[in-house]
Amino acid sequence: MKITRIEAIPYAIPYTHPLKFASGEVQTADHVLVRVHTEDGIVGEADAPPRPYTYGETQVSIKNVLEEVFAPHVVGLSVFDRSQIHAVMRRTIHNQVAKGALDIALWDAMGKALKTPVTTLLGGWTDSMRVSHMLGFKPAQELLDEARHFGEEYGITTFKLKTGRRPLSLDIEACHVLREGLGDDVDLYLDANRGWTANEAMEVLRRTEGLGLSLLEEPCDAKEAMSRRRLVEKSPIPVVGDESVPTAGDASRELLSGGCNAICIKTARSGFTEAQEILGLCTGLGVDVTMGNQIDTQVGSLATVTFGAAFEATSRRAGELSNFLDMADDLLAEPLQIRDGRIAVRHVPGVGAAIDEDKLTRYRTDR
Ligand code: MUC
Ligand code: MG
Repeated sequence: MKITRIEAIPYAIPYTHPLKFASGEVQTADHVLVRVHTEDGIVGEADAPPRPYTYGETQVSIKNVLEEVFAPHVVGLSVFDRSQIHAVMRRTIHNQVAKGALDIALWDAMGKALKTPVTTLLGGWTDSMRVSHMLGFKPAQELLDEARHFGEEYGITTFKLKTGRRPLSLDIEACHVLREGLGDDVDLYLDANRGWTANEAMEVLRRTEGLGLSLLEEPCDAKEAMSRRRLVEKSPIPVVGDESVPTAGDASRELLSGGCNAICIKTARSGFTEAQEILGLCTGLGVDVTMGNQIDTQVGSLATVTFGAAFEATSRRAGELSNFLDMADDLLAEPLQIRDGRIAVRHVPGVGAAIDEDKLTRYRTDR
């Protein structure tokens, strides 16, 4: 099934509730819808969220690398020539989000061609994922109100608190207020997005001892190798690598050098193919994984559910799947629903992310 064209459509949808975190802030989802067209008329689709503060990519760079760098070598190959297409992508370093979206669009096209859900092709473990909600920077009482609202409205019982602020007391107070207000049954974990030093992270762990926090994600820059290794050795809870581990090679380097002892998998930056490699590495080593969120749209979140529900290890913990609720609108024709704290996979061929063409026309920024 020959690829005839790769299309990268920039679009912008505002956030009703912008998310703030240690490495950046999102006001608008200025993403790229990636389409792989085939000679049979089948179109594979995926969403690419640029994160310049995390990987250096922008809307313009994603469109450019897909259409100008990859497309000339990929057009003419079949959507089933995944290894060859990955060899093309490997010739260009970085550009993780562009590569991830192309990979997911290929899987979507393969699923549609085979008339099979991609989650079934990947592993077919279960038919839904538990949802974890991300709490951005806010005063402690507002964080508690937000968590209670998401608990009551959607049945969510897992929360990731964005941290990495200074003074440290801001985040420490938030942890205490959330635990006290939400009770012991709620799963609470932290993501500092490299905002602290390793020693500051250690101090936060000391001052939140007894609160039952479950994970500490990207506490400091992984390049601070020595102090981070010391933190990982001393931490009573798993230290999760996120932006330091977009590829299987990064994950093995960080795990083997002691930079983390758990891994966050994000389909938006690893696609399904490399995410599978990362997962295999982690299950082989006995390392916990979480399914993260690249501040995804509904289209992107459905890709995460598609992958996460396919394997036992990725569906064990709640996946971060609720950021789309903060957006004013979305491109997905049939909106995602969170019911009893879960999102269901779609039992349709491909990933199941049918696009509302009227909305795409309204939000695309290239016409
Ligand atoms: C996360 O888990 O870090 C924030 C920046 C980014 O690249 O992803 C988000 C969420
Ligand atoms: Mg993170």
